[in-house]
Amino acid sequence: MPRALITGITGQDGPYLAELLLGKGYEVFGLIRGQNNPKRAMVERELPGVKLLTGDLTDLSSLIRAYSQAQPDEVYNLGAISFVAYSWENARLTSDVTGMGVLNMLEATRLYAGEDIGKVRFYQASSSEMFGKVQQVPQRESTLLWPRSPYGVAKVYGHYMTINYRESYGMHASSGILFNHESPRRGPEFVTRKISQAVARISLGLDETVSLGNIDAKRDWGFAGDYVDAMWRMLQQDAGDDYVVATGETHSIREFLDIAFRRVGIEAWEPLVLQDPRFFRPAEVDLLIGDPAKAHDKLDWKPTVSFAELVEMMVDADLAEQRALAGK
Ligand code: NDP
Ligand code: GDR
Repeated sequence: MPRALITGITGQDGPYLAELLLGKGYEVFGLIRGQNNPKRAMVERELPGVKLLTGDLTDLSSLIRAYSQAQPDEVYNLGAISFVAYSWENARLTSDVTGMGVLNMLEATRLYAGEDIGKVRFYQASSSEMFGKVQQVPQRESTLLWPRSPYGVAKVYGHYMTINYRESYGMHASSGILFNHESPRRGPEFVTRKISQAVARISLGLDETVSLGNIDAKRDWGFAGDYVDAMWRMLQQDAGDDYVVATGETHSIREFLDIAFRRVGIEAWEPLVLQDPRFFRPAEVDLLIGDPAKAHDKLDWKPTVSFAELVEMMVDADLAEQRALAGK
C-alpha cells in the first residue's frame, strides 16, 4: 500500500487530494498545525481514512517527526499562507510559511531519504501568481516570473528551491504551476466563493449587496477536483519536472458575477455589487491565462469542468448551505 503525506490537509485542495489517494488505495497522512485547530473536526468528519499528524511548516523538527511517523513514498506540500491580499499585511509571516516552509519540507525530505534519494517523491504547490505582471500570454513553464505580491515572491522562492533540490540531489521533486482552481470547499475570503456565498444570501433575502474590489481582473479558473489529479500524475512520472496546470481560458470577475447571479434568476446585478477600496490591492495581477500543453502531452491531463459549470456548482452548493443555516 503506497503511503502519502499531505500538508495543507485542512485547506481546499488537501481534502480533494486525500479523497483521490484514498480511492487509489493509498494510506494517507495529513499534517495539521496548532493545539486546537478548528478545522480538525471537518477533516475527521469528511475524511475519516486520513491519519492526522501534528506539525508546522515553520518548524523543521516537527516535519522530521511527521516523516518518520508517516514513512511516505509521496509528499504533497500544499500548506501555505495562500491569501494574496493578506500577504501584504503579513509579508514576513508569509515568507516564513509559504517560502521558507518549502525549504523545511525539502530538507525534511532529504534527511528522511538519506542515501536513497529516490525513496520519496515530492510535489510543490507553485502558483500562477508567480507570473504576476504580464510578460507573455498564455503563460507557460518558460515564461519570465515577475511576482506582484509578497505571496508571489515567497512562491517563487519555493519554486526555485524545489528545482534546485531536484538538480542538486537528484530528488524526484515536481512543481505544479497551478492556475486558480475553485470549488464549494474554497475559503470564503477568495473572490469566487465570496461571490457564490453572497449571491446565495442575496437570493434568499439574507443580504442586500456585496462589496468587492477590482472586478475587471481576469483569471484562468478551473475545478480543484481536476487539479489534484494533475498533482498525482506528476508524481507518477519517471522524473520530477515543472508543469503548468490551467484550462487555457480566461474570464473576468464580471463574467463570474454574470453567471452566478443568472443562476438565481437575477439579470441586472450591477446595483447589488458595491466597490470598496479595502478590497483593491497595492499591486494587481491583471490577466492570467495558462498554456497547459505540457500537462496535456506528458501527463495526459485535461480539465473536465467548464467555467459555467464551476460557477453554477459553487452557487448551488452555497444555496443549499445558506438555506440549511437559515432553516429555509
Ligand atoms: P488553502 O489556503 O485553502 O489551504 C492552505 C493550507 O495550509 C491550510 O490547510 C492551512 O492550515 C495550511 N497552513 C497554513 N499555514 C501553515 C503552517 N504554518 N504550517 C502548516 N500548514 C499551514 O489553500 P488551497 O488548498 O487553495 O491551496 C493549496 C496550495 O496550493 C497552497 O500552497 C496554495 O498557495 C497553492 N495554490 C493554490 C491555488 C488555488 O487556486 N487554490 C493556485 C495555485 C497554488 P490551517 O487550516 O491550519 O490554516
Ligand atoms: P488570487 O485569488 O489572488 O488570484 O489568488 P482571489 O480570489 O483572492 O482574487 C482573484 C482576483 O479577484 C480580485 N478581487 C477580489 N479578491 C478577493 N479575494 N476579494 C474581493 O472582494 C475582490 N474583489 C476583486 C482580486 O483583486 C484578484 O484580482 C488565488 C489564491 O488561491 C492563491 O493562493 C493562488 O496561488 C492563486 O489564486 C493562483
